[in-house]
Amino acid sequence: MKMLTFAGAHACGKTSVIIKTAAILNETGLKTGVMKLDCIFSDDDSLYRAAGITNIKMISGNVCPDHFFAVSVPQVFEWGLENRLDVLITESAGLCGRCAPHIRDIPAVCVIDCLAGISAPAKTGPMLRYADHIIITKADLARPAYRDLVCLIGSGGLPDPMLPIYMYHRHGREGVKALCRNIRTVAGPSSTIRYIGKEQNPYGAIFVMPALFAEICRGKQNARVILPESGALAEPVIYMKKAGEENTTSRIEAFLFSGRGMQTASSRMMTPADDHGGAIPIDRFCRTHLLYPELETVAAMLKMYLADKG
Ligand SMILES: Nc1nc2c(ncn2[C@@H]2O[C@H](COP(=O)(O)OP(=O)(O)O)[C@@H](O)[C@H]2O)c(=O)[nH]1
Ligand SMILES: [Mg+2]
Repeated sequence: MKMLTFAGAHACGKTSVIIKTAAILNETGLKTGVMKLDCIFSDDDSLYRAAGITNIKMISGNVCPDHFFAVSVPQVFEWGLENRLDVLITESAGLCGRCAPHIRDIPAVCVIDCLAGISAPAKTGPMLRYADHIIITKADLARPAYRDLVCLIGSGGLPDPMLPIYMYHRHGREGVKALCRNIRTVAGPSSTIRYIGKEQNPYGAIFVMPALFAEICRGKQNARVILPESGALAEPVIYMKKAGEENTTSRIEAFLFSGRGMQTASSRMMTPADDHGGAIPIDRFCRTHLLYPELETVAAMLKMYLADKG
């Protein structure tokens, strides 16, 4: 008998995911049963029963549910064997929060409601930290514009992480690696604009830059501009003018403050900010939806893969 532990906050969707998982496992001939543990009350047993899933419910009452679970595991395991289960799934809200209802060497799943707020991962603690698999639920309820949400403020010393994040979402680590192979070095947006489509281009085949700068390159021969299509993007566009070379930014400015530029900026949640202060206020939503962990992950990948310029 194999065992899997499922954990996640109240009403995040654990039972819903387990019912679907068990149905698939049962279809493939693996008899799957569920042990549901709660603290005060649960009617999940009736949901499992209605779905035809063998289950047992435990209520920890006054005892911390994670400790209750830790001491009950042998009994739960015994129940699974008695019921001749091939797969035993345990469901717990992990109410304690300090510990996790996961067991070393047993695959652990954490379910997260994508509407739970930006600080939910941090609050979820060890349930999430020790998980082998993370399932995100309720994406269907998120505003379509923010699905696969990518809201970022760029970080210094790295290319705009917008496209890498998009690659990561779609193709995982390999996607970011492949992208980095095509970016041999990293230069500021203003230098990359200068070299795009030129034979003496000292940089790579692909440039990653803020979307608004990329727009400037649309007019260039031999340059194909691809903007991530899904997800909301936030990237402040900052440009500086060198004394005596003010005219070099005129094309950028003309675009930034043209109707099309403003529209691109607001639809993608960006703010062009010149040295006189911002021109379009950034959408408040983006300020509260910075995906720091993802930015850190991708930024670490960029640093690693771009350092290895091969
Ligand atoms: N729209 C939507 N509702 C969901 C999703 N997952 C769960 N729910 C609903 O959220 C509520 C709580 O789900 P449940 O599986 O009981 O959560 P649990 O307490 O973590 O076991 C139920 O009404 C579900 O139908 C989802 O992906 N989309
Ligand atoms: Mg449940």
